[in-house]
Amino acid sequence: MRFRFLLLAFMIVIAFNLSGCENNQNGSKESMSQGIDQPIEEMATDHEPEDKDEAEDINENLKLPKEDESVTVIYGQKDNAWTYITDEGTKLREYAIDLDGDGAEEKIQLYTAAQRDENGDILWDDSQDWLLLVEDQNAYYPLFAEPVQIGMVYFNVFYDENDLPKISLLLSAGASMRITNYYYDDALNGYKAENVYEENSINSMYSTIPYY
Ligand SMILES: [Ca+2]
Repeated sequence: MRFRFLLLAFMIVIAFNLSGCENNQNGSKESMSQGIDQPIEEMATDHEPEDKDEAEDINENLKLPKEDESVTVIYGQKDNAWTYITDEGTKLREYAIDLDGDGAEEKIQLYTAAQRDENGDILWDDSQDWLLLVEDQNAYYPLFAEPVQIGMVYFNVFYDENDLPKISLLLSAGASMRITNYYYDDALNGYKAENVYEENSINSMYSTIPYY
């Protein structure tokens, strides 16, 4: 009797172990358990970039005041401090339009410091100062006054969708390109410069924009 009981217990133990082995060898269950584990791990790792994105979003929000600071204001000056360009350089273009809405036209003038030779050809150097100047009756607004390396400056004038006059400056240079819009701002009593496009590259390989 005791022997039969021991034999029965032994068989139950063997059967239990075999059943356990089957479960362990059951790939589907194993993979299922791993499959459940993996998404949790992936979710955990996926959540880190989300946190980073959220952090970047916050940083971008923090950068907003800086972006506002990049909108610079050009105030009027009583004296023409750029006579070395306006007197000695070359005026390339001029256009008159009422930019500030006071009924009188301002003169938008584009100068390069490069001079002309006796034949009228401009003696371009690798780099020269450029000046986009708005001349009001009693004030000078230097919208753009910078040296440009192997490049040219152009401007267009538009009325925008709100019928406000806008000057768009295009700088096309050997390693950069820039578009800046200028609006007159009554409250600021100056021209707001909004940089809408900037390309900083190593080398400009080709451009169809003609030189002056
Ligand atoms: Ca005016």
